[in-house]
Amino acid sequence: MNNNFPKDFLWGGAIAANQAEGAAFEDGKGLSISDMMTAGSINKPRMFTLSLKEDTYYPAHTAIDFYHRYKEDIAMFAEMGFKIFRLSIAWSRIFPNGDDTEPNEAGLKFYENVFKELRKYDIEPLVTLSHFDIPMAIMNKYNGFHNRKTIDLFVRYAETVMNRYKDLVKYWLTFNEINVGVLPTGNLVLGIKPEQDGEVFDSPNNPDNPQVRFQALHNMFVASAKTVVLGHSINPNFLIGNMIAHFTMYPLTCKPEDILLTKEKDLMFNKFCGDVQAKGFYPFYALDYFDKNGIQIEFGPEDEEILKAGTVDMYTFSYYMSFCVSGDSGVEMTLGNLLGGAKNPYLKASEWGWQVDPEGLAYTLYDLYDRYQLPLMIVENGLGAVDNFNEDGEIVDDYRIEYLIDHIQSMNRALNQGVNLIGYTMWGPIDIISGGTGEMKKRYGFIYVDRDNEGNGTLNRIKKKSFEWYKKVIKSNGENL
Ligand code: P53
Repeated sequence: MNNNFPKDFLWGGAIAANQAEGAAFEDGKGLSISDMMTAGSINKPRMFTLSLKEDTYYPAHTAIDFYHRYKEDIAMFAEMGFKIFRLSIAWSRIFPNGDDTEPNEAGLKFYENVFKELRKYDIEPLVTLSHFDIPMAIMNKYNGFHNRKTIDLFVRYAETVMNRYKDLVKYWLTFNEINVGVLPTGNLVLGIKPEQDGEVFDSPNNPDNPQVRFQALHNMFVASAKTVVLGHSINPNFLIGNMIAHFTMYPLTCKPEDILLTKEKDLMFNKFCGDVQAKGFYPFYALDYFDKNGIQIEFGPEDEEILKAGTVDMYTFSYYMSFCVSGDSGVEMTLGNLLGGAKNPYLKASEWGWQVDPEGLAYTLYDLYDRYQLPLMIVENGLGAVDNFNEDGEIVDDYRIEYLIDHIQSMNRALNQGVNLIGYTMWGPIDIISGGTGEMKKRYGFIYVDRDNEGNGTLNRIKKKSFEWYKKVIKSNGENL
């Protein structure tokens, strides 16, 4: 197939503050929920502790030390030819106590330096305002987004950074993977305070209360919409997007029950939040879901108007995998730390059980563009794998290159059909801490970071084989894979 990537296509990579920066206690930063998460593995869940425990390793506290090494890292992204780089601002660097009267200048200065460094190389920053790191102070004082006060705190934070960086940053995202809040395991990312320490996902210690969770999610929608309106008033050229974790779903069989079930699950998990944020109102199936589950969402007097006014300019999403849906119990299931489904007999899975499905990306792009007709950006995609050095001291990560080639070809196919896809930021261009498991061993990068699961290592950066490969891809604008 011809190369269909537009001339100005935004090639790049994506990270998040809590998985990369480290420096958790530096320059006045306050603790965030991600600072309270321990390291796990594929079969050992990450724990969330309400206070920091001695003799416990919290990977976010050091992460890969991007806070001190950003210049070196950005120089390597520039060498690969990045046009865009997605990163997040740690809210707790700007408002360490959530409700401080003044923002923390040291935190503001740090991101200003980072954005200027990116601009030096003509790399557009794409900034996520909140990536799974609500300040602990806000969880403790206000129970996170369950309290409407947190809407104001977030909007104030957004206003502070959007004003400060209005000439440095054009692309913004409000909340990372907001639809994680639809899951019973999504309480933490909404800032809802658990009663006791427990697993980050699926904690039996802390039962889920859907009434509280969906109210918090509603408040988050309102905060997001207000931020969109505010952002446009600060700089009309801002492009502000939402961000959805898209877990593409297929019926396991052509049995009508499987097909219907797939549709219902897809709507409630993949489409609900995007519908609110892109169309500006609650979709019928969500209202029905609330009805059936006895959930009552309390709207503030202006919420309906705010949601309508604050629809996003672009729709962005993460895409890692697909799985199947079946009405039968007893079918074989996939692994996956957040949400799993029935195994697809036609797909292989990563070492962490995530089913690799490049065609599913084109399928998803058709689906989303047809639904929203907004510019789309894939802001996370990639393969988490164990990397080993060969005798020559090199990492020959052909498996990663193959994964990315297949997904880029799928993007090309969707572009060929006329989908308005404007950019691609693969996840973790430099190895970072895994969000799901807290491991270092689950690596996504073109750049290896010398650090292990226990926090040992020099933190030195080493190029993998895929580094030169991605450079070539960007240089040829997706032609030369
Ligand atoms: P890791 C679970 C499943 C799919 C995507 O995930 C997820 C999660 C939550 O971790 O989140 C996104 O590192 C998230 C990133 C995360 C990335 O996926 O578990 O936005 O923070 O690192 C990959 O392999």
